[in-house]
Order: sequence, then structure tokens, then C-alpha cells
Amino acid sequence: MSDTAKIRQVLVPIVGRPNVGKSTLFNRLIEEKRAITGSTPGLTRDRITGTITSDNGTVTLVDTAGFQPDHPAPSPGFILNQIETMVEEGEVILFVVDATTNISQLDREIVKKLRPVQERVVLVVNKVDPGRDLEVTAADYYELGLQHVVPLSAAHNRNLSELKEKIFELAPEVFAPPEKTGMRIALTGRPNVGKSTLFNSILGYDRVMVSEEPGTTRDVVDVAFSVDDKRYHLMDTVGIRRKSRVEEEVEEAAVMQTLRSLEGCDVACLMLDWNDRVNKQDQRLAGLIVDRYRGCMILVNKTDEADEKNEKNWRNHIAERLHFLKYAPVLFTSGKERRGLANIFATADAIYEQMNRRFEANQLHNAFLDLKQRITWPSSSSQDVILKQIRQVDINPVTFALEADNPSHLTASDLRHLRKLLRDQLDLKLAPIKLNIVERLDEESEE
Ligand SMILES: Nc1nc2c(ncn2[C@@H]2O[C@H](COP(=O)(O)OP(=O)(O)O)[C@@H](O)[C@H]2O)c(=O)[nH]1
Ligand SMILES: [Mg+2]
Repeated sequence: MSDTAKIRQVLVPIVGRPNVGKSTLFNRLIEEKRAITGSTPGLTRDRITGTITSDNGTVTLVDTAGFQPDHPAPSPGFILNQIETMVEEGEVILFVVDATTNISQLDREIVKKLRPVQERVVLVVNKVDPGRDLEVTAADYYELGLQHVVPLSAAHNRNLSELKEKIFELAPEVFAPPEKTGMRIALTGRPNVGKSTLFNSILGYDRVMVSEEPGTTRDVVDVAFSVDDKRYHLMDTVGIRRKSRVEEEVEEAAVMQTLRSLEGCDVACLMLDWNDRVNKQDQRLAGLIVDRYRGCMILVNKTDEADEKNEKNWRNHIAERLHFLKYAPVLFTSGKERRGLANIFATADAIYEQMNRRFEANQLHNAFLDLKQRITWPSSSSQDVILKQIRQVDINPVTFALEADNPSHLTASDLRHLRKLLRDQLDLKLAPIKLNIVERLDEESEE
């Protein structure tokens, strides 16, 4: 990380061998509860990002264990490559070891990679369960030569506050983005889908008036412009910095960079390449967009290379592979030949309008009464869930607080069903919807 590059967000990856407790720690630290509000329905993977807030700001925690859900035990080579990527892409690194086992050879190799940047590394000695002395256990790890050591037990909620304090002590200051003028559109997608080409095409488009020089932060190029007097910001990710990476490293770096560009954007364009099929990496990036409740449109790009126009096939393929991203309209574009650009703005406008929609209490109440009559929960465990009240608590994303009996019985498929009905009832087809379902709505959930 260059010291001078401005950052707009602090990313804190959690790294370490399998089974040291990375995901347990992640789940303990993040404040967004996964059970009802946070989980991504329809995705067979754990969520990998969440935020922690203190008086000193907000940081984004990244659970790297969730990067490879198909590989519960990644190889040492993979883990070492991952450490290099995280040193480069993250600001503060949490390196987790297990106090109930010996320091392994792999731990020592990881430490070698972390020592040069140890001023922003925390060695987390996990599984120091009640009955074991925190300081004595930590002392066993000083031989590794890392200056910040925090002993704790994630499973027993022990000493987590010390880690939190440490994270904020080491986190760099973030640069405040310029005052918001118009909606922010981010171009996201795996390397080579054509993000930068489209970025340049949009800026060269004859209806676009660029009002200022592009600003560059650590990973994002950001430019303000207007189209027909409407103002926008467009963001591109900078891309891969280091040469000769293996495929997995490229993918992990892209995940980190996508997290950066999603922060502070309203509508993400998830770009796909007409010549490829939707793969795991596309699904993973789509999952990040859903996790962060961003507006989204899917751009199938490079249509100039299509020998036959079979958009219907592409739509079906997307509906299948990205079924958890139902609210994203699909557009066909060519950055190279400037096809479909006007449609991008029209679609972004429509999405943004829905993301910022405020419902009158009356209208919401009537829609809710209707929904209550019609709803039958898909899962048998939820038959005793009775919806009682609804209230809109936020926009961008549109957020509803719902009161219900036994809300913890709801499954992912119930939530998916509920969201779908709400979307239909409220004519919110293009926007993500965030739901907070609780047993009792309190006064604070009122606006
Ligand atoms: N045929 C075609 N090629 C494109 C298009 N957009 C980008 N490319 C090519 O795809 C490659 C990667 O493009 P780039 O914009 O750098 O992708 P990025 O990594 O997503 O920013 C380059 O060789 C571009 O010339 C397009 O719309 N059509
Ligand atoms: Mg690029």
C-alpha cells in the first residue's frame, strides 16, 4: 500500500489456516446480524463482509474463509498467496492462530510475509478459553516477532473489545468523498470484461459533459459528469497492480476492489462478457452487491462480437446462474462500439428512483394488509410466524421494519418469498429491499 494514496474505506481481511476460528471471529465482530437482516437468501455461501463501527469511524471486515466455500481446506500455497493479496489489498490484517495447537510451519511462513508490514497486522491468538490466562498465552507468541498481539476467545466472547480497539488504533484515516452530487454508478466485474473501455466510452459519449478531472483514490477512479443536465458519478476499479498472479489471486484481488467500489455507490453495473458464461467469480461479485444492498444492473458486454444475437438465451442463463439477483435488469452493451449507453442512464435513473422511494404510511399499510392475506410461508417451520405491522425506516436501500411473532423461525426461502410479494405489492421491481423483522417494533425504528 502506498502511503500517499487516499482511501475511502478501510478493509480488514481476516486470514490464517483453516479451523483457527476465522469465521467465528468474523461473526462475533460484525454488527449486522446475519440471521434475519443480513443473510443473502438463495446463496449457498456465507457472507464475507460486514462492518464494525466505533467513535473513530467504520471499517469493513472481510472473512477470507468465505472466499473459497468449495475448498474447506485450501492448500498452504493458496493460503500464502492469499496473504500476499491481502497485504496488498487490505489496510489492517487480522492474522488468526489457534492457541490450542502448536505454532505450525505454515504459521511461521505466514509470519515471514507479514513481518515487513507488521505495523498494520494484528496477531489474534484465538481459543484462549475461560480458565486460561490471556497474558501468559499471548506471551508464547511473542517469539513470532509481531508487535501487535491480542489473545481472545471468539467462541466465548472473551477479550473481543481489545481487538476492536486495536483495529481502530491501526486503521488509517479515510478521506471524505466530495459532497454528493447525483447518483454514483460503479462499473464492476471480473478483469477484462471491459470496464475501463466502457468507462472511457461513456465519458466520450456526445451527450456527456465531464465537469471535472477524474479523481483517483487507492482503487477507484471517480469522475463527475452530467447527461442532459442530470448529474452522475462514474467509478471504475483500477485493476490488477501486480503482474504474474495466479488466477485465484486475481479473483481475490477483484473481490477486494469490488468491495471498495461498492462502498459509496448507489447503482453497480455488474459486467459480464458475451463470449463467456456466468462463472463462480461473477456469482461471487453478484453476491457482494446483494450483500451490500446496492442497486444493480447486469451488462452483458462485447455484444459486437456476437455472431448471432441470442439475447433470450443469455437472459435465461442469467436467471439461472444469478437467481439471487432478481431485481437487476439485464442490458446488452458494447463499450467498444458504444452500444446501449443511453439505456444505461435510463435504467440507472429508474433503479435510483425506486431505491429512494418513500411510501406513505397509508399506502404501505394497505399493501401490507393485502400481503398478509395472501402470504403462505414456503417452509413448514414458519407456520407460526404471524406478520403484524410494517414501517419504512430508510431509503437507499429501501428498508422496512416488520413486527412478527416468532420471526426467528423464518428461513431464507421464506424471506425470499416475502421480498417477492413486497416487491410486487409496492411495484419495487428494480430495487433491493432490506428487511428488519423483529418481535416488537420500538419507537427507535420510527423515522
Ligand atoms: N469486442 C469488444 N472488446 C472489448 C469491449 N470492451 C473491451 N474490450 C476488450 O477487452 C479487453 C479488456 O478491456 P478493459 O476495458 O481493459 O477491461 P477491464 O479489465 O474490465 O477494465 C481489451 O482488450 C478491450 O479492447 C467491447 O465492448 N467489445
Ligand atoms: Mg480496467
